[in-house]
Amino acid sequence: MRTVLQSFVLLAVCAGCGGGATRTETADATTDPTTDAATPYGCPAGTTATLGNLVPLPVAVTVDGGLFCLPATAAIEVDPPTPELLAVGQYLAAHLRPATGFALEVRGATTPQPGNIRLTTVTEPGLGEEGYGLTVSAGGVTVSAAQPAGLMRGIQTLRQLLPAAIEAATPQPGPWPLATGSVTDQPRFAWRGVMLDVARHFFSVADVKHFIDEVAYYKINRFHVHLTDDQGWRLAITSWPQLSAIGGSTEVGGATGKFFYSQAEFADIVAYAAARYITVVPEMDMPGHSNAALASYAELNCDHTATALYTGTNVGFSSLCIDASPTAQFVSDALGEVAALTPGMWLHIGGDEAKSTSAADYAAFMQTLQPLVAASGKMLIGWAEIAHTPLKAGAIVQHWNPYDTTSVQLAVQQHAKVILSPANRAYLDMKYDGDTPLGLVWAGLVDEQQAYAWDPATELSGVGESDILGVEAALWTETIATIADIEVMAFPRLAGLAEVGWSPAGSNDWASYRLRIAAHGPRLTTKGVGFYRSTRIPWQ
Ligand code: TNX
Repeated sequence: MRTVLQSFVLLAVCAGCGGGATRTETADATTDPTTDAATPYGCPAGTTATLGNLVPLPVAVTVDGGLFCLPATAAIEVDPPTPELLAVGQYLAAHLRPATGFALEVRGATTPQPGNIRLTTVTEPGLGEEGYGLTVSAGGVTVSAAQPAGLMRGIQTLRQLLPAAIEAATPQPGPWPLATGSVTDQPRFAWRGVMLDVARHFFSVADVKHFIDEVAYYKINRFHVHLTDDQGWRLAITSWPQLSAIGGSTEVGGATGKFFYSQAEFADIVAYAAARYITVVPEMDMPGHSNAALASYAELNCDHTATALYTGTNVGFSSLCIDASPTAQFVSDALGEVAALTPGMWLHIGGDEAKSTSAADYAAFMQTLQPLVAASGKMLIGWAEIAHTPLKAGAIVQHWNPYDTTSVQLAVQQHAKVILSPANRAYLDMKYDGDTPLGLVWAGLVDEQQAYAWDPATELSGVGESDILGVEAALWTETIATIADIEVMAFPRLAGLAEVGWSPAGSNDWASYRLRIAAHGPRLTTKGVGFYRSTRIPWQ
């Protein structure tokens, strides 16, 4: 019995349901004890596994009705055994060892041995930079991809195919079954980001790494870190040390401390993300949202007087002094240092809500800024407001305000690519519903369905598929102060947004997604990740 599941096909006939009954998007395989003994990696009688419940939904899944149970002798074979692939193998091993208690040796192996998990770029399925094929047979598992990034995405799929107990930090009884069949997968959009505002509230390196791990599970590939705002400057800049010494000393609510990353700490975050094939996109917000810099250096102010540090949550009151002589030098130095710390291609310069900068000054500032970013070797990203000024080729515009669709349309008219973060879909700081203790409501309530059930290509008139680089969820932290706060606002909505960015056009189906994400409840719980347990999702 062979069931082919295409993500576009939302109902598949279930082998065991009989009478033409259908079930949603999963095909379960149950061991037949009589065939068990014949397969060396068979599973105990009564074991079941599914190739369903993946988030994001893959492009195609084929189920062939058998089972493979990961044996205690399994190794992780990588081919070719480059340092980079061995590191990917170690990442997988580190996620499978605690719960299985298996040794899971990671080794180079050009000739596959049965019973193992094989990660290879030698035979690859032709699915691009992040695509992968995953095959489970009675004799083992193979993940193949053109690039290590694709293997990393395939590994997340493999983790989701194993029982939820695989995420436990201590040995579990097992078994560790996988349904036999295959997954063929690649992303719809190249950009599937999440933004964390570390400026309104500061988050430790450990918390940020935690969050990066959690988003990797849903195949997010960009980590946009909002490093500066009125309330804080969060990265040490060697040439302007007071930015962090003064500007990084407080946060919303008025707590004080070392609320900034040293350059070594920031580099550590960048490397941690890179090991998960997630690119860090640093943002320094200018010319508004700049009070922390203005409080740190008097000369950045037109009246040469440093402002007071700010720990409230208003926006729009601050501006760099556009014609003051040190401003261009400051911008060049700060962007130059952060560019040198981030290997990714992009620098985000903010540009939003510059309500205290005149239109003429704003336009002049953008003309100064664009060559500085180009000189740092990066591509410029700005919030949608930048599209009101002439953009150089290659600039990327991030849409955020659902009440302002003019700006993103201006961007498209300038042939800029756009990232969609419409606040009424993608803002993780909006409340889910009237019962959500944290968050804001200016863009409305954003429940799980609102965050999931949309198509980027039809969301905004005048902005089509080919204009869109991808989607990004944003977590602003005026009301968010701890990693627990981050988790409850991000999950499960971020998983839905990740699927919007990854899964094929036309596959978006709330009824299917709702059940698949429900199956992630035990996974998140086992991982120790908090999430919003709304009654709209039938959590397992
Ligand atoms: C708007 S989105 C902002 C942020 C706030 C956020 C709160 C954007 C570019 N600017 O400064 O933190 O709303 O939801």
